[in-house]
Amino acid sequence: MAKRALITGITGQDGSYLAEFLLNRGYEVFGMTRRSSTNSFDRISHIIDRITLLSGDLLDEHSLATAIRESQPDEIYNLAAQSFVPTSWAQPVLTAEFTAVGVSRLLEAMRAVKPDARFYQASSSEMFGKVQETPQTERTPFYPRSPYGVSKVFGHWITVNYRESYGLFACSGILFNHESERRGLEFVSRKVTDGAARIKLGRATRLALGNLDAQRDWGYAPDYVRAMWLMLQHETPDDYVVATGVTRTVRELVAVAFEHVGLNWEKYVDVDPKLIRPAEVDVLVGDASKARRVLGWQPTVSFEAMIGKMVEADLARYTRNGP
Ligand code: NAP
Ligand code: G4F
Repeated sequence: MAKRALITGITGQDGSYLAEFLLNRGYEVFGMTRRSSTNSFDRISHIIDRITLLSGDLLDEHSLATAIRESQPDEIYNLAAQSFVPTSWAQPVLTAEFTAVGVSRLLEAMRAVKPDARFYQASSSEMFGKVQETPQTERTPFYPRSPYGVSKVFGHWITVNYRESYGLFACSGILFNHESERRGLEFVSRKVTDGAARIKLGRATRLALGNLDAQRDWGYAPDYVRAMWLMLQHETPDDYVVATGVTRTVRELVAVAFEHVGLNWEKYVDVDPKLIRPAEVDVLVGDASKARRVLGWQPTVSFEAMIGKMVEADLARYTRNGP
């Protein structure tokens, strides 16, 4: 019989790639979506006929229990969250409700309805924040620097706690930044590839950015959803860092994207002080040797290749849509 998976956050970047990945492995895929007056199915429109959507919200435990009862999943992937760091300063309580307490609600629902399911929690390198050691591993102490990072620390520890308290098969994947052609336009990688494409096509003349010195360990999202699945296939539940091990500045990211369209970025980019964060995560670089050793995971797409794909996709989108 086909395995069944329930994905919260299926309309997001990672949810859409994970759904494709699981369908390709013969899974029956269920996705939880929240009601909206306009639909947010752009990233899953190509697979919508092959998945089952169930309505639910991380704020509403009853709807989570119903989604689990209706899907009877072997695996639950909790990818839903308020995931944009700047919004977490503007809406700190809502971020905590979604990104922190929402994990408790989902774990409680799973414990009540399907305690033998395997659970994946989307934890984040933002938990390392003001880093206490470099590179960061599963044992590096957390020092989050935003309400989002603080909420993710709660989500991580409540996952570990439910594993230890109730013996649930619950894993926390500590994923470093991962990007793609499906990344939201507000995140820096996509903002830059979209900006480079628009400037190249004459649709914009300037691009405003914040801190160009920040460093991130950027990987390719389809590689990272494979790591989520591998965690739930292992015989014992555990926590894993998923990263490339290479860090770059935002400035390098901008240079690679603009070079791809044959432009000198310094002529087009402005630094807007309004985009500087109240507290910054200066530099992240992960050590994924445990995931490599135990899960056999490794990244397959280089930073340059990823940025190239993203720029090409943005150019194609604007060209397709006409002037
Ligand atoms: P994303 O594109 O922002 O997607 C977030 C998803 O969560 C969307 O499907 C959104 O639904 C859903 N959602 C938000 N609030 C919800 C609520 N109250 N109830 C139900 N669903 C809700 O994020 P992503 O980049 O795919 O990331 C997936 C997960 O990994 C997130 O938890 C993120 O924090 C975490 N993470 C991401 C990265 C990264 O670099 N991408 C790294 C580490 C960890 P709508 O479409 O309705 O808004
Ligand atoms: O792309 P970002 O907004 O990603 P950030 O804050 O690192 O968070 C992402 O990765 C986390 C994993 O570490 C996830 F958990 C989280 O959900 C999200 O997916 O910003 C990256 C860096 C920051 O240092 C920011 O200050 O880019 C810098 N930056 C410079 N100019 C900018 C901009 N970021 C954005 N979004 N927009 C700018 O104009």
